[in-house]
Amino acid sequence: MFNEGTIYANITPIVKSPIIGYRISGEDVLFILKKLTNKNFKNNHSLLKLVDLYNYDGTILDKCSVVYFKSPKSFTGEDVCEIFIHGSPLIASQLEKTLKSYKIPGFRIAKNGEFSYRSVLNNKNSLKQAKAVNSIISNESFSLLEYNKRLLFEGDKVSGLAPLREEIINIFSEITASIDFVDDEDFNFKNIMKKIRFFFNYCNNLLHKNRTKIEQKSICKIMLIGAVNVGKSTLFNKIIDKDRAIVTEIKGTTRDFLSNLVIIDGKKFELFDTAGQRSKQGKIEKYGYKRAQSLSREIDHFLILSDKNTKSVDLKQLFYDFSVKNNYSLIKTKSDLYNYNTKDIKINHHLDRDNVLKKIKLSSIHKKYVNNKKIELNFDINEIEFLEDILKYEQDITKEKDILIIAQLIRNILDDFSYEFGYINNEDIYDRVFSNFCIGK
Ligand SMILES: Nc1nc2c(ncn2[C@@H]2O[C@H](COP(=O)(O)OP(=O)(O)OP(=O)(O)O)[C@@H](O)[C@H]2O)c(=O)[nH]1
Ligand SMILES: [Mg+2]
Repeated sequence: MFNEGTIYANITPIVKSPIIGYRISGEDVLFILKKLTNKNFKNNHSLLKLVDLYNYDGTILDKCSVVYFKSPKSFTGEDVCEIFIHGSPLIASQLEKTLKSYKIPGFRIAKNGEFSYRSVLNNKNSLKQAKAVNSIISNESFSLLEYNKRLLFEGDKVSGLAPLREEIINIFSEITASIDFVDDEDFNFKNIMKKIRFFFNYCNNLLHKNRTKIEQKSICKIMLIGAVNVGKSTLFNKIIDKDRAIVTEIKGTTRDFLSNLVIIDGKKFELFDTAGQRSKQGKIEKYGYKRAQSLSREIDHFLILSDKNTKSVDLKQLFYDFSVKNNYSLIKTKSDLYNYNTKDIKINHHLDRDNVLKKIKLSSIHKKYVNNKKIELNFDINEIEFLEDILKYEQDITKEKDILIIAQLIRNILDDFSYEFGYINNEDIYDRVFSNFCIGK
């Protein structure tokens, strides 16, 4: 069961590295630290200490940093310690062996997300904040990262869903308060329905406004074009840092376009390698070239490759085929073989990746096409999907005439909100009923 026993887990990957970290949480932390370090950490909370760790056989395991967080001032709300050993997987396995040798009842490796789960159970984090921790680690957009950080540091109120949660509790409380008096003249069905319609309109507006915001473009699309054999696939592989495209000396090796996402200096690119241009294209090659042409309308920037064998008429044809405007860089390839007297970027396949990236200036290309202006978000993608789910109730509820059925459907919405913010119980509802609505009966 979650929340029982003292748990431990590595908080960094266990690979050869400068440091490997472990976290332990639960009532046995002080006991474990005493056994492990021969020191009492009771009065040393929240301080990073350099200590000797001892193996189960009394020999020195490591000299390393340990920090103890006294309950409730810890991530989980329980006693917690974090141990940062030297980054050797062997030391890590010795540490685990030593921890197990204490044979503490219930002491075990943590389940996925269990530290965060305990933080929610012990009211250290709201459900939303715990999810935000996960999102901070995993998301790739700076705006979403900022949003999740605010959510974590400032709490649930930052979420655009928070006022909706309040509103739906109000509506449900009002229905609950009046449901026994539906036959009274005081009972105002119209007024309740007005509030419900307002709620759904509000959801619709938020959905519309925020979906566009979130989808605001962050990827810069770059296409490599040029005559056959100039080295497009070679450059494509170099930029994405993988041997993805086949490279051979045979003209027409690439017959259909290939795409690959790559993040360079925190900026996202989608890169397209294409079939080369030549007068005698094979059937498949011609088809692939056409596909690249039609895709080119979505492309932000073209890298146009040529070498000594490229004729100016072929270059002109490329501009025409791919409707290139001012959005291109000219690149001369195979500079190890040929001397070029031009201002174009010169590269060859012997250059290392960093050097090539520097020459092509992908970062400034990204800046030019992608709106880097920080967008302040108060929704993430999951919350947008949540709004869409809530709006599925709109038709059924707004058309319904029976207040009991409406009450049940609104309760379903409340339950959905519980998955976002934590369970909404009867106490929340009754608090609202008695504080907001003086029914006088
Ligand atoms: N010497 C030299 N050879 C290169 C360089 N770049 C690519 N090549 C060679 O040129 C040949 C063609 O390279 P690719 O990258 O396949 O060219 P491509 O433009 O993708 O060719 P297609 O797919 O046929 O259009 C291969 O034999 C590469 O090894 C370079 O900078 N210097
Ligand atoms: Mg190719």
